[in-house]
Amino acid sequence: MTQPKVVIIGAGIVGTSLADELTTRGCTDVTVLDRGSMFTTGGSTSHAPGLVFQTNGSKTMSEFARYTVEKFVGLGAFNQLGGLEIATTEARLTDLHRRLGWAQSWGIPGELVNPAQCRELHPLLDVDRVLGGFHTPTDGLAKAVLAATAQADRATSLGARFLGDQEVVEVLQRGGRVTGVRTAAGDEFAADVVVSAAGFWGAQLGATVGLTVPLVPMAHQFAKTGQLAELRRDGQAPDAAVLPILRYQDKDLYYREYGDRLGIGYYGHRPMPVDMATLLTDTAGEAMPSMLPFTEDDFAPAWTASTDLLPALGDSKVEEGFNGIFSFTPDGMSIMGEHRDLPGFWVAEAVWVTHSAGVAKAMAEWILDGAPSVDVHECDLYRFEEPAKSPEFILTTSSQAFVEVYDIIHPHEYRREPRDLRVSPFHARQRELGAFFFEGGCWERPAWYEANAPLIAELSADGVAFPERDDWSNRFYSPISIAEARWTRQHVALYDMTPLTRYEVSGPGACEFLQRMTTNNVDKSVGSVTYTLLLDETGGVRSDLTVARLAADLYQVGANGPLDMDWLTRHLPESGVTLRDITGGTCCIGVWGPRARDLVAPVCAADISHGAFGYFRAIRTFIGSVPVTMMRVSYVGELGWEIYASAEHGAKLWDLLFEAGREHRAIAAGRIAFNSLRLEKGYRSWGTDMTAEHHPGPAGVGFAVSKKKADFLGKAALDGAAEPSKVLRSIVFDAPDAVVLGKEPVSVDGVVVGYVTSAGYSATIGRTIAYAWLPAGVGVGDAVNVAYLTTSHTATVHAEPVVDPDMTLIRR
Ligand code: FAD
Ligand code: THG
Repeated sequence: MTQPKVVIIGAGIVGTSLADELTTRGCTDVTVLDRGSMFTTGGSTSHAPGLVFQTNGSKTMSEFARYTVEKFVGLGAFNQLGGLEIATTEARLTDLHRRLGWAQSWGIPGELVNPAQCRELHPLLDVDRVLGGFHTPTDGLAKAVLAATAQADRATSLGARFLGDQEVVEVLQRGGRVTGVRTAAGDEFAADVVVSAAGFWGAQLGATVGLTVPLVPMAHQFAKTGQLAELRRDGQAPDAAVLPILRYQDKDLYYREYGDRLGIGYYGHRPMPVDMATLLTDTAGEAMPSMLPFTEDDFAPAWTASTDLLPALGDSKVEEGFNGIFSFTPDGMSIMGEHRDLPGFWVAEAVWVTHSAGVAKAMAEWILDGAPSVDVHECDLYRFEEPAKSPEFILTTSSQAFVEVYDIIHPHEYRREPRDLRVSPFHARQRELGAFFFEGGCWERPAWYEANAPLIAELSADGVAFPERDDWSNRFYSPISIAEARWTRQHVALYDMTPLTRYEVSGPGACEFLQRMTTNNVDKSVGSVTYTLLLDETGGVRSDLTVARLAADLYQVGANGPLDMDWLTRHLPESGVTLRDITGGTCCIGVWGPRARDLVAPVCAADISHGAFGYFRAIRTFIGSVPVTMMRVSYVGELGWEIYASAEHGAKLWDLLFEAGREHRAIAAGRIAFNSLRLEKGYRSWGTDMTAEHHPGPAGVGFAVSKKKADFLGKAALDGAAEPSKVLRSIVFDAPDAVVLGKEPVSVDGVVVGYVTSAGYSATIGRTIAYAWLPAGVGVGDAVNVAYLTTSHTATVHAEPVVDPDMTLIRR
């Protein structure tokens, strides 16, 4: 479908940007419908103050923002007056260093400035309160309605049409595909592709076609001051702005000029989720349904904080204000993708003006070419686990996302609420062992076990180092994890692998299906396990899997999360293959370490000697009386097995293994140790180290691509690929106490050339190991520098894997 007929619902900044991106790509049969009138439609875009700060912890979001700025500058719809984020607390000042790091990692210009420079940049500041700032010269103000209009005009000139007063009330479908939309007036518009760019109406609209669009409309306060003498300039327009846009995150505030007035936005108030049913009745017939009356009391702390920071405000007051509505999501990211059960229906929602054109470009590529050029997994409509699709979860977490908009969030911070949604059968035992639980994928996952604290003294006596950490990297961390990792390599440990997503693929077409979907040969003997990749059409890595052939027509697949189920489901043949998520009904314990065989053999019904049960093989047998599937696979790179059982046997399995482990001094070990061990072994973590943006070779997983296989999804793109300019490398820090956490910029000879993906302290070598995307020319032995908060660390590119390159630990 090179020229689909497209209907876009919504002519806000997203809908208009998308119309432009589609038409400039030659897809010109585009109709954009809006319930409001063009182009001040009454949606969030109509009154967005348009502040654009490009720097974001997410590389993808920064990329979206950078493209948006570039495009809006070209359209004459951007006032590039720069951005200034100020710190009034030590914690924020340190965090500005981290933000500078992100900017450098993702290529956004920026620098840290001292209070005097802050004052020069923004003379209204009381710099006695300011400890420092982060100045980003290419940030600024998007003129959102102008940008929407300009893009709509260009799209119109290429054939698109924009129709106001057209409220879509029904999405039409036939034979399981979208065929168009119907409006309140009863008019029908035919379409092959319908894109919902309906902003905070999006959840409502999605629900009409059985789609959960997890966003919550929230009110957010925006106010304008009276005239300020300090801002008076002769002959300036009423909305003119000269000073950099300003963020005062310590008090949840931001500022922009409107001529001689100041606009103030506030995120410090209570979350104000908006009930759509009530809103639509209350605002029926109004031109601005997205503007609610200003609630003055909520703004009081904002005003006090503002007059403190900007004394010039003292003579003024809030002259006008409103509570404006826009979308929040459970993780603060946008929502993009195609409805799986209704092909042709797409969504692009919960998008800020800041990211709008970037999102639209990715959407246009996705719709027309099959895949976006930027990795969008963080924004994918199908990234959410099942419990995360409940109204309760969506409301709780999106409200929290509002609260945290300007908060300093640690990279290892985990969700506090809702909790205990998914617990493994070992949960009670883990609690007895003092597990410290992190939430991930709605699962409770032990990060470390307090019961292992005494090992620190024992290992210290043996000369194992437990380096002190700075306050930041010490959060969500315990040195117990070093002991657990070390213990795994010296003795044996039990890891709860239950949260590892797993599927059963069965039926006469199972083998052929997996052969077509993945890069490696999985048509091997029953009992084989294969490490393999899912690629998209462009050759980008969508996931890495282990595929175990349990019978001729039965495979168990170890995967990375909901996006894998989505991808496989979309590609399922009409018949012959059954795909089932078996994660929740099963459990898994990884038993790994040099003593693993000694531990397991006495309680296992099968011969598990190296000769009988080789590396990357699977068998079905019993541990005691518990039926299990065992795979000789180890993400921590040690002798041992993943032992799977159905959930009701879990408690018994744990107890049997624990009891058997007593004489070998087996411990339970947590996620931090797990992560450190897999870094030692050079194993990638999909979504962090590699994404759909990367081909297998440069990501270091080219060995999982079969050279002999005639075809598989993505092969053609690999065959034609150019030499990579960047590759993923292991780097090892020179100082034993140097720690980084991820996303830090990496430089060579003072020039930033790459960024860190993941990192962990290695108990085996007594140094931190990290992965970094670096220019292909930077090789083993080369020195690099990694900025970390207010300091920087030297590191050296290391051959992979750092530990056990000859595989002797695993294959014994
Ligand atoms: P909208 O602009 O809301 O467009 C959606 C359109 O869909 C609307 O025009 C609506 O009429 C139409 N529609 C909905 N349902 C239907 C239907 N059934 N049929 C037909 N049409 C329909 N972002 C920034 O980047 N920087 C900022 O500084 C900033 N400040 C903000 C301050 C405030 C007070 C608010 C409220 C928001 C702010 N935002 C900011 C967020 C930003 O405004 C929004 O995220 C963005 O405008 C959303 O664009 P959109 O096109 O998705 O949605
Ligand atoms: N266990 C199982 N499935 C999984 C994971 C797991 N699926 C998702 C994710 N983790 C996949 N990641 C890896 C990464 C590396 C290995 C296993 C899963 C691994 N690699 C060996 C190597 O690279 O040397 C073997 C490769 C080979 O022989 O082809 O073990 O943790 N079940």
